[in-house]
Amino acid sequence: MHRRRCRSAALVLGLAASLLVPTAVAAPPAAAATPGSKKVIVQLFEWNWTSVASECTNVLGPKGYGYVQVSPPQEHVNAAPWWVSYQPVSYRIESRKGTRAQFQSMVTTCHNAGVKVIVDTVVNHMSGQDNGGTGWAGTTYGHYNYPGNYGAQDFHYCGRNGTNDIVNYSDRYEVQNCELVNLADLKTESDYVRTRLATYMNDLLSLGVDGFRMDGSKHMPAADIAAIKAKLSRPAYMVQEVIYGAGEPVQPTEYTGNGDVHEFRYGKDLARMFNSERLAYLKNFGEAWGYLPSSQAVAFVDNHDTQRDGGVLTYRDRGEYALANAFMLAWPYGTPAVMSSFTFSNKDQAPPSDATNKVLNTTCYSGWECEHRWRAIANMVGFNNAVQGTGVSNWYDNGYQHIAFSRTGKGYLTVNDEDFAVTGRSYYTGLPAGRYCDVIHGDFSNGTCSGPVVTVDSAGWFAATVNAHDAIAIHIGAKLP
Ligand code: ARE
Ligand code: CA
Repeated sequence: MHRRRCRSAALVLGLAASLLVPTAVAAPPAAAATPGSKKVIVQLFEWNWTSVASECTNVLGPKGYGYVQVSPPQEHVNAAPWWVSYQPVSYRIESRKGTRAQFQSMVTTCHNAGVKVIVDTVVNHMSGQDNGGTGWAGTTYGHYNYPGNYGAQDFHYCGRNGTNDIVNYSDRYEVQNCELVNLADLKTESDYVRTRLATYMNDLLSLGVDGFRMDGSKHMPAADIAAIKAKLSRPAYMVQEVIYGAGEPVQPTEYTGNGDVHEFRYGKDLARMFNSERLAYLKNFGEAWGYLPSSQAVAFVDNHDTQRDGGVLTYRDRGEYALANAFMLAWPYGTPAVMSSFTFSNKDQAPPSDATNKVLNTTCYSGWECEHRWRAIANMVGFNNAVQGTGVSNWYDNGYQHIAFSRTGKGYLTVNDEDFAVTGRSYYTGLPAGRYCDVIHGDFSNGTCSGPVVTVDSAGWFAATVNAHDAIAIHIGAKLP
């Protein structure tokens, strides 16, 4: 048996380390993809607006990211943990991440860099503070009282289980009418509440926002979200957070009529293939695994919740994490979303902040991981853009942890997650003959490659050694003249 993992530390650190090198970001804005063909989302979790803006200009635009997903911008309860963002107290665009003016300027700057903005939007609930308090921007509130916005009549009090809290996820009524971790649950069936929520979202649209990540969607009937959406002033992208739970009555598929839905099974299954099963099984990864329709799914290796809860690969897995992201960005399932984290040792830990809880500017590699800048991830965004519209062909696997495939006529990826190098093999790509930049190990710019070059012969083959826990990727957007 070819069972998993007696991995030498030296091997992992030595070879995988090359996958963690930051990409060159000085390159001029890419010719990149035509507008509309850039699908990849990056979640800049808890970044402040000033830092998001400069990242759009300096990295996201040049590297071909299509969308940036930002953390909730509305006023929130005031405390240190990151999750205060998920406890709204008013809809003023005024938060630890910046002011309304900074937010507005960030949207404009990102648009100028060719990057659209998706806003994490909290509409299921308000705060979870039993005794109320004063919000970030000075608004005084009670648990069920948000002056000028909501009063006691606008909330659910399910009164089950001796409290108002959700206990049993097998009960649809409870999931949608009780409180998620004590968060005051809005009556999203009420027209007043729907209008108030749509007014907030329309305010964001007026600032130029392109889409919404609908937080806690499972906790609202799909029809309530549809009714809010119907009140929006213009069409906008929507992705709903509905965590698939085995045996639960509320299913992700109920929400596809409103827009896209996050496919939570993707990251868990991918981690399992890397950690204890076989990459060879990924041959039909996607809908055949029972997932949401590809055209309506957002796929991710990890997000801000799953990276804290376990069962997925995260930045802590270093090279293996880079390989999983490279696979995601090369494989045609769903819209890929790349995570970008602040590093933490405690689940509740605040993002790097000052003494008043204001989020500090991002400095990559000092409190912030910036996975989206790792060369093996950042350059695969260009791969994803270059191969849009193509299918998979020329699949190869060794039965275990070495796989390879083409995106027909446009790109080729081989991943070797074995503990040994694969030497003396040739790979059939079907790509036009020529010299290609291996974008896993080099940056392509102005017709030159800073790393190894792969030569595809006139019959579409190349020969190369693929190191242990490493990969090679080539595509027509990074072909040398
Ligand atoms: C915090 C404290 C709580 C406290 C509360 C109110 O941790 O102890 O009671 O504040 O004072 C985030 C944090 C929470 C935080 C909350 C509010 O993760 O810890 O609570 O913000 O500040 C379910 C939901 C899913 C939700 C996850 C976390 O279905 O929607 O739980 N995810 C989103 C965001 C979170 C955010 C919220 C929602 C709330 O991404 O970051 O919470 O806005 C099964 C089920 C899932 C369920 C999961 C976990 O898998 O299938 O549906 O997810 O269990 O319970
Ligand atoms: Ca609800």
